[in-house]
Amino acid sequence: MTRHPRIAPYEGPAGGWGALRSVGRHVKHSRGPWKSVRSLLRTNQAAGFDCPGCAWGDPEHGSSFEFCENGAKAVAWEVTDKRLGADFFTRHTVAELLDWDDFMLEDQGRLTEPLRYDSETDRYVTVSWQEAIDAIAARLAALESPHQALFYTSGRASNEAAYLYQLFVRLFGTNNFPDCSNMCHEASGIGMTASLGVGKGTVLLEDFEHADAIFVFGQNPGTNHPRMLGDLRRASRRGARIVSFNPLRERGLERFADPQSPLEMITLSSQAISSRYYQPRMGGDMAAVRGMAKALFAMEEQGGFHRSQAFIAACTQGIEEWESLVRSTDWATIESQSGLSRTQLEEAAGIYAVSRSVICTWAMGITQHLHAVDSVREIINLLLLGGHFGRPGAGACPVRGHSNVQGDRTMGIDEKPSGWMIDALEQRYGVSMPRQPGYNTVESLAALERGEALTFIGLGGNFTRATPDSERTEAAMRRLDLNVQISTKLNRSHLVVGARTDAFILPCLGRSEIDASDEVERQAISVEDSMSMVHASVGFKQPASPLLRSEPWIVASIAEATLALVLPTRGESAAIDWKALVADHDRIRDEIAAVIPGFDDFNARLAKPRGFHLANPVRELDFPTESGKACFSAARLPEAVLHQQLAQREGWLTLQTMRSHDQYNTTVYGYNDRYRGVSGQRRVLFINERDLERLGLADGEWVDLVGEPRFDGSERRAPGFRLVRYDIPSGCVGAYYPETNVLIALESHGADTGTPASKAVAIRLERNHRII
Ligand SMILES: Nc1nc2c(c(=O)[nH]1)N[C@H]1C(S)=C(S)[C@@H](COP(=O)(O)OP(=O)(O)OC[C@H]3O[C@@H](n4cnc5c(=O)[nH]c(N)nc54)[C@H](O)[C@@H]3O)O[C@H]1N2
Ligand SMILES: Nc1nc2c(c(=O)[nH]1)N[C@H]1C(S)=C(S)[C@@H](COP(=O)(O)OP(=O)(O)OC[C@H]3O[C@@H](n4cnc5c(=O)[nH]c(N)nc54)[C@H](O)[C@@H]3O)O[C@H]1N2
Ligand SMILES: [Mo]
Repeated sequence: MTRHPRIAPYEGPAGGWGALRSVGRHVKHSRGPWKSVRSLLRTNQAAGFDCPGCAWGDPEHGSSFEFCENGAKAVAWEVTDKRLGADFFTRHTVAELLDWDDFMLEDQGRLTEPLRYDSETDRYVTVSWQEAIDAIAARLAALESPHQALFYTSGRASNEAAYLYQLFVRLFGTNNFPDCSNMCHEASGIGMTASLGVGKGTVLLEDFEHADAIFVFGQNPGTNHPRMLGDLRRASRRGARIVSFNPLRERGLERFADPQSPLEMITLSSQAISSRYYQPRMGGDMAAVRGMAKALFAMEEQGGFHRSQAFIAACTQGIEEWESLVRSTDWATIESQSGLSRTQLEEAAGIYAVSRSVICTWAMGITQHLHAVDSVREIINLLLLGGHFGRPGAGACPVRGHSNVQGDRTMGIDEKPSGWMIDALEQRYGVSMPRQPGYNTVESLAALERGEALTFIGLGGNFTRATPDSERTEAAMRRLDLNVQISTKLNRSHLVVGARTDAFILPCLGRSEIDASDEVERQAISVEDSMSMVHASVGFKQPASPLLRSEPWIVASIAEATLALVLPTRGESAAIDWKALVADHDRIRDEIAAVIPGFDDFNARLAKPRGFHLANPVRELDFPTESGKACFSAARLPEAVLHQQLAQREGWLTLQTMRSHDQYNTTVYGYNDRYRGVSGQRRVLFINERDLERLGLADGEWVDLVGEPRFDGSERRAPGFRLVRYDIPSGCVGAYYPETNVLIALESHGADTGTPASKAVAIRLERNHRII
């Protein structure tokens, strides 16, 4: 990727020719253009494989190939012809690689062989699978307690890999399952379970064809869920109102040209997406929704709105308390916390009031805050008021991140397992399993710091980069005795090793690759999308190296070797034939069918072209809460969200850490953020003109971002960011993650979620004359 730093406003629509050109560049850079193109054509087709990009649903009808720029980049990234084996480490020590950025590390290509860290030479060297697995098993078996071990999961793991992993870990004896969900949609699961009894979205893709209004909170679909733009655009074409709440003006939410539409491409026309675009201050959404509710109650008195009386009486509880709370919250509080005016919120409420069917969608702008659960529940309150459940075109849609993050939870990757799950596992396997909660992500880091966790296995992901407080996190990770990373490409989590760490990189097959066993020529895996559709994915490309193994195989091999050492010491045994399970994934799916509700006849139903929908009782107005009713939440607004607190502190700003258009979480594809007009660089800070003036700074100047000091007084600093004047509320600034994770305190997370407040970070700016 060439780097010509440039900032210039982007005038085109999202999608369109810009998207096609960008894909062309990425395919070329990844080397192996033909293969990339061929694989793109198969992405998310009925007979193809599931795109490793995002968790947006696939259409039931219509074109089987939906073009998606960022899905294409995700595939091109995986099918690259670049390779990295042990010879790479003959040229580079680990210490040297610690100076490389995230892009350079992953750009070395696909990992080709198992590697073990040699602390004498500070290099990774070749190791055989057998030796690696035996060494890992021996370390795990030698722990005093299974609770000293951490088992991380990133949301790309298939249902099959995830099921085996949680089974292994629970047989081993712990619920220490930190996962990427802890940093992502945890609040959606918790909030929706409390309100509705089910922690998943209630809409199907076809509901977007029937909605009269779609409210999009805290989400940037143009970059992170591009296929969603197609659904929003179709909705807006048929006259549905799209209302966006986002502090930044995101191009994708404003205009979109569909690469699928020849007419739009040729005429260079584009479709406006949002009919209304509100720019709240960060963390202000709960107040904004409360303001809408307040306006609705007022409109009701004038006959301009009708609550769904019959639904509320039959299916819900608690409206009185919420209503009186809403009525007693004054407009001044709502306006100052939300950053929106009463008029704007009355206008948004007006759209809600006249819409028969409403969908609310949301993502990280809602969940990565301290009060995220209350915000999610306030959005649900709004939907309950109008009875927007159990009918077409209505419902709640938390838009998930990783392509199978939702499925991994369904399979039991959960540090707080439900009792029924443990009962079902114990009954099936005849071994007692732990019931006490394990560590989530931030608790895992704290346990590492205290020296109470000693081993780490990562099933995918880049734990060290994705987590907050980078310097502290890295110091904590260096204390590990054992660090095992099951990965497809080199990343920083492989490099942060201590002198006594026995570290392994175990290279696995990507989703695009053929997974052949002695029994099955092309094994399928399965995934679940944001709409709870479960479908199969089959790889088609020869593996990047003959030494790669599938994730289920790696998990099963570690499980078999470890449990053979551990279970006998407890006088227990489990009659599980791990080898047979991975030789034919149908057998794993039979296990899933026996243990997890909703998966009866799993193999037969998966064989259908688009799989099947996991029933969500809320769609039938069955609310599996304690009372059997949907619960309005009567939570008070926070006393003051961060931007209000910082208004009192001269020079401090609220930072949100977000994704550029050229990245997939910690994977950096390139240095452009096309829709925000940024080229050739990532160290930029989006800032309002008034803040620049107030702070005596200018667009284009360079600053350091300085966070709250740590408890020991040491400083959190991210050096060298270029200021970019941007349309964002004053007091609020934005920059990309993971470069900014160093600024986020480990302790700054939702009390009930453990999710780092990545969208509410207190920072101040210091002029920096070095240009990095
Ligand atoms: N290409 C690509 N696709 C991806 C990913 C990727 O990195 N790259 N990541 C995947 C994953 S794991 C996830 S979780 C999703 C993430 O998808 P998003 O949630 O869209 O990701 P972010 O970049 O974190 O964007 C947050 C958006 O919320 C806005 N925002 C920030 N704070 C607030 C707030 O307080 N209120 C409101 N209303 N808005 C706010 C920001 O301006 C931004 O538009 O995408 C998934 N898909
Ligand atoms: N500051 C800040 N921090 C955040 C966020 C934020 O918005 N701001 N977002 C949070 C969110 S929403 C999430 S989901 C997390 C993401 O956290 P993670 O899921 O841990 O991170 P990724 O960057 O998705 O992981 C990338 C790595 O996954 C490996 N990989 C890719 N494909 C495969 C595969 O098929 N199999 C295996 N085994 N490995 C594979 C590659 O080696 C690659 O280096 O980050 C969180 N951290
Ligand atoms: Mo995520």
